[in-house]
Amino acid sequence: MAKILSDISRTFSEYLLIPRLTEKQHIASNVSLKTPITRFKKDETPRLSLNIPFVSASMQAVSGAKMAIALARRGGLAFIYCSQPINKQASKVSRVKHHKAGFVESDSNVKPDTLLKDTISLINKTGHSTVAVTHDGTSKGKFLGILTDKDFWEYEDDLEKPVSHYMTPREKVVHGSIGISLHDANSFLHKHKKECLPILDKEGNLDALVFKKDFFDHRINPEELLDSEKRLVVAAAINTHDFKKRVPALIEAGTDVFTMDSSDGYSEFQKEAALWIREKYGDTVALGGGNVVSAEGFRYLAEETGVDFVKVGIGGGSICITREQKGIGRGQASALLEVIAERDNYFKQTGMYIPVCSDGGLANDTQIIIALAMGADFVMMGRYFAMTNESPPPKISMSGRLFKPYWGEGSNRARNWQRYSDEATDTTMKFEEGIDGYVPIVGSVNDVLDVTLAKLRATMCNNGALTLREFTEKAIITRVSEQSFVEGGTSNIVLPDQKTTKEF
Ligand code: MZP
Repeated sequence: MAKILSDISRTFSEYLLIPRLTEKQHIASNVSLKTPITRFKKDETPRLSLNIPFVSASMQAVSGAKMAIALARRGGLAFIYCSQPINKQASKVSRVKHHKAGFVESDSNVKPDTLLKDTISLINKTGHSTVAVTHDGTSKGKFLGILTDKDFWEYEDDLEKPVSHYMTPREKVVHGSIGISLHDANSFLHKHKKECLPILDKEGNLDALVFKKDFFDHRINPEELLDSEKRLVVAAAINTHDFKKRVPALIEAGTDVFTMDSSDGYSEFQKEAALWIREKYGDTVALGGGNVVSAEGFRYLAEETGVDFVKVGIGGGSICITREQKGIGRGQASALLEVIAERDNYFKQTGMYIPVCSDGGLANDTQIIIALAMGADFVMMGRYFAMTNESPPPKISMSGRLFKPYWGEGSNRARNWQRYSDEATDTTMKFEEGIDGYVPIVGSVNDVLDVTLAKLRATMCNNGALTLREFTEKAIITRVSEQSFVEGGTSNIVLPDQKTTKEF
C-alpha cells in the first residue's frame, strides 16, 4: 500500500511570525541580508554569497540580460533561461559580463579609416557612446585614439569622412598604463576631469577602459555582486540534455553560477550532469540542483551530486499546472520545512552546509518573509520579476492598463523554442505543465525591491535579528486558522472601492 503522510500540504499563507524582543541595535540600517549560495564546511566562508536573498526564475518571460544586470547590481542574481539556443544564451551572459566593471575590455572598436556613418551604426547597435580606435579595429590593437558622441554632430558633420578625422588622437588622450590600480585609475579620471581612461600596455596596445560612470555606479549600488575582476556575477540555467555543449559555451561567455532547471530534480539525469560538470570544472563554478520537495530528494542531491545549493518547489508556481496535470507536487511551505530540517540534519552529521532556495509560489511580500524565516537561504521568483520593466517581454495595453505577458516554461509557448533550433531534441508535446497569461506592470526592479527589502528588514528587527541566520534561529511561527486569516485583513469597515485588492 502507498505511504500516506500524516500532515497535509501547507502553503505560506497559513503561517505567521510571533515577534521577539527588539533591542536598540535592531534597526533596519544594521541588518545584513548576505546569504550563501555555495555549499561550505562549518567555520569556512562560502565561495559565493548573495547580498540580498533574491534570484529571478530561469524563464523566458523573466530572466534576460537586462534583468541579470538589474539584479546583480542590487546584490541578487537572475538565472538566464536555457530554453533558447546555446549561442543566444551565451551572448546574453556575455552582455552582462561586459556591462560594466573596473577594467572593461573595449566592446566598440573601429579602424581609423572606418567611416563616421559606420561608427554611428556601431554606437547605435552596442549602446556605447565611447569607441576605441585601434590599427586593426580590435579591442587589443595598437591604440590610435578615441571617439565619443561629443566629438561629432550627426546631422551637421560629414558622415562619409573617416573616424580619424573626428577622434581625439592618442597624443591628446590621457591614458593609464597596464598594472595601474582601480583606485589610481579613478583618481586619474577625477584629476583630469575625464569620463574614460584607456589603459595601454608597453607597446601602446589597448588593454582596457576604465569609466567614471562605473565608479559612481558602484557608489550608488554598494551591494552589487562582483567577481574578482569587478565584473557582474552572472547566473544561467542548464538542462540535463545538452549540458556537454551548453556548459562549456556558457563558461566561455563568463557564467559563474549554474542551476539545473527541472520541475523534478530527484533524478539520475541531474547526477550525471552534475558529476560531469564537477569533473571538468571542479568547484570553479557554482552549481544548483532541483527541484525537490522532500527530505529524500534533498539528501540524494546533497550526497550523490555534490551540488552547491538545492531548489525546493514543485507545482507552486503562479503559472504552473503540474499538480493538476501529473498529480505530483507539494504545498510549498510543507516542502520547504521538510527540506530545511533535512539540510540542518545533514549539516549536523557532516559539517557541510548546503543552501536551500525556495522556488515559486510566493504570492506577496509576506510569503517571501515567511519563507526566509522558515530557513530558506534565498528565494527564486518568476511572477514578481515578470511584472517589472526589466523582464524581456514588451508592454501590452489592455483596458487602459499596462501588462506584460507571463508564461510558464512548461507551456507550449516556451517549449516551442526547440522547433526553431538545431539543438532540438524532442519537439513533440503531449500536454502542457504551464499556462500563458498576463501580469500588471508594477515598476522597475529597484522599485519593487526597495519596498520588499524594507518590509523584510523591518520584520527582522521585530524578530530581534540582524542577519538571516539569526532570523531563522529566532523565528517562532504559528499556524493560522481560516478565521484568524480573515481577522488579519481589514474588518468591519467599508472600503471606498470594493474592488481594491490588498496584494499587488
Ligand atoms: P512564480 O514565482 O511565478 O510563482 O513561480 C516561478 C517558478 O515556477 C519558476 O522558478 C519555476 O520553478 C516554476 N515554473 C516555471 N514554469 C513552470 C511551468 O510552466 C513552472 N509549469 O512551474
